[in-house]
Amino acid sequence: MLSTAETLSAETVASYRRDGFVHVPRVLDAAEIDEFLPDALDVLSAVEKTHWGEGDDTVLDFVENAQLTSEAMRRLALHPRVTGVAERLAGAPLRLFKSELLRKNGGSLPTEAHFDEFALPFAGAEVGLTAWVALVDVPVERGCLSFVPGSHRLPPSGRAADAWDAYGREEVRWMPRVAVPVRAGDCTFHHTRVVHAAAGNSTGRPRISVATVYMDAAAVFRPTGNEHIDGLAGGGLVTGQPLTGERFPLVGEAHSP
Ligand SMILES: O=C(O)CCC(=O)C(=O)O
Repeated sequence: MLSTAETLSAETVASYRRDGFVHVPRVLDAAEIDEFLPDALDVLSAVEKTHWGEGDDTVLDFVENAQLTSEAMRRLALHPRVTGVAERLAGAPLRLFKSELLRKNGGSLPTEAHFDEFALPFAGAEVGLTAWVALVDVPVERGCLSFVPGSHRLPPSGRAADAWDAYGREEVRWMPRVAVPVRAGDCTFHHTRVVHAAAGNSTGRPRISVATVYMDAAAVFRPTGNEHIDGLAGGGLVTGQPLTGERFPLVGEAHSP
C-alpha cells in the first residue's frame, strides 16, 4: 500500500513532532520511480551543478531549484502524496520553497551534520520541513541520512557556527543519532531545525535523491545572505513580505480534491 496523508497514523505524526524527522515508506510507486529517475539523470547531465567539495573531498553535487528545470521535477516537488504527507506532518498549509536534485557518487564523503534553518531565507521555520525522496535504494553504505531525534526542540544556541558544527555543540554531541536506510520511493521528512547528516557513499552506484523544502504558507522573506544560492538575489524581495505567487505555490492545490 502506498503512503498518503490519509494512511499516515497518528503515531507517525506524533513521532515526527517529537523527533523532528520520520521515515515514510512507499510514497512513490515503481512506475513513478521509472518516470522520475531517468528525468533526474537527464537534468543532472544537462544542467549546471553546484559542487559540495571537489575531487577527493566531494560530498555531493546538486542542481539548485530542480523544480524549475523540468516538468517532471516540478511535478515531483508538488507531488500530491509527498505534499499531502508534508502538510499532515507540519499541521499547517505549506508552500513550495525549493527543490534540490542531489547526486552523491560512489566514493563521496559523508555530509556534515547541520540543520537547515540558518540557510533558508524565510521566517516561519516552526513548520518548515524537507521531503527527501529516494529515487534509488539508499542503504547506509550508499549514504543514507541520519538524524538527531529531538534536536529541533533544543533552544537556539545563538551561535550561527553551530549550524555547521552541529555535533560540536555540547548538548547535541551526546544525543543518539539514528541512520535511516530507505528504498527507492521512500521519503524521509525532516524539520528545518533538526540536526542531520549523511554517511559517505562507499558503493559503486550513485545515490540519487530529491530534497524539497516546504515552508509555512504565510512565511515571509528574511534575508540570510545566501539568497544567491536560491536564485533570489536581486529578485525584488522585501524583508517581511510574504513569499507567494508562481515561484512559491501553495502545495494544497496540488493534493486537494
Ligand atoms: O542528502 C544529503 O546528504 C544532505 C541533504 C540535506 O542536508 C537536506 O536535504 O537538508
